[in-house]
Amino acid sequence: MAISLTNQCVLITGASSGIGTSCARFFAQAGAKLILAARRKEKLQALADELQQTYQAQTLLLCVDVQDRQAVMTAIEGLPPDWQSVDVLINNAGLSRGLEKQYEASIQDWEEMIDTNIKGLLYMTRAIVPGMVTRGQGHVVNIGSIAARQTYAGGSVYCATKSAVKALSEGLKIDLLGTPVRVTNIEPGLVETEFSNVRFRGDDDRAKSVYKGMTPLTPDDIADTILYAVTRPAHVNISEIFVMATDQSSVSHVHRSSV
Ligand code: NDP
Ligand code: 8X3
Repeated sequence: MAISLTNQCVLITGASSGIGTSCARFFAQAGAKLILAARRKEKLQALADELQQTYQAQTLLLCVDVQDRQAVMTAIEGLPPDWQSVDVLINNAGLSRGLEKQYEASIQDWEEMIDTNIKGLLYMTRAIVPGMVTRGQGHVVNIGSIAARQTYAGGSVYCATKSAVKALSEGLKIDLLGTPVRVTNIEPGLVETEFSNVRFRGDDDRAKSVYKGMTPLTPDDIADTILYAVTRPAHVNISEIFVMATDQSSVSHVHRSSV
């Protein structure tokens, strides 16, 4: 039987945009109470207002930069008593920067990707999973990528961070064996969000060209996939889901009808 999310506490990192925002809507509709984490407070507040009005959802905002270890630990330790039992952690915050060659790219860009996509995910996991183990209940969903499976030109550091997410997901599952806590790694292909605007630092034309002439996945497609994994019966652990648009078959094979 599918698990009910009514009154379950779901913490979503990167809730201010894209896949994280869609997850917030899907999980609110399913009856969960939500901890919405990201750096942009005004986006989180607008989402919280929408979720309250549409689904009467309870929300708590967590304005935190996941790169900042101390800020993550302090934020999680400081959760109000009613919000301390996180049942589902969705480690979604992440980004790519640029498409330069590995031997020419900005070292600062590498550090931002590594600090966010790997270390930020680890800090959240380290802060929250011990409570899940103690309470005998929990599910960690990590957002990996097709980029973990195939490396593409100019993407080597981003791809390496998503390969790390794959290894960390597998390792966490191994380390949690014997507990009821579940681990899922979701690996999407092209999803149209702010992802490419962030990668190309606000160059909208270049960002739009990534999805030109094809029908990409939507953030709702990924939220729906995550909701499926989380609501399976307690004895079922969906370890990995690799999901691509019908118009994509690998990182370098995309069908573009109008190009
Ligand atoms: P968006 O850019 O739309 O959303 C990224 C989210 O991450 C934002 O809410 C942003 O919030 C948050 N974030 C980024 N850096 C930090 C930080 N240092 N601290 C806290 N939050 C942060 O992109 P997507 O929704 O597409 O990306 C979500 C995840 O999906 C990422 O891990 C990405 O790698 C992955 N992914 C995306 C794919 C795609 O094609 N779009 C495909 C495969 C995987 P804020 O800026 O407010 O802090
Ligand atoms: C995001 C998808 O193909 O740009 O992880 O790496 S891709």
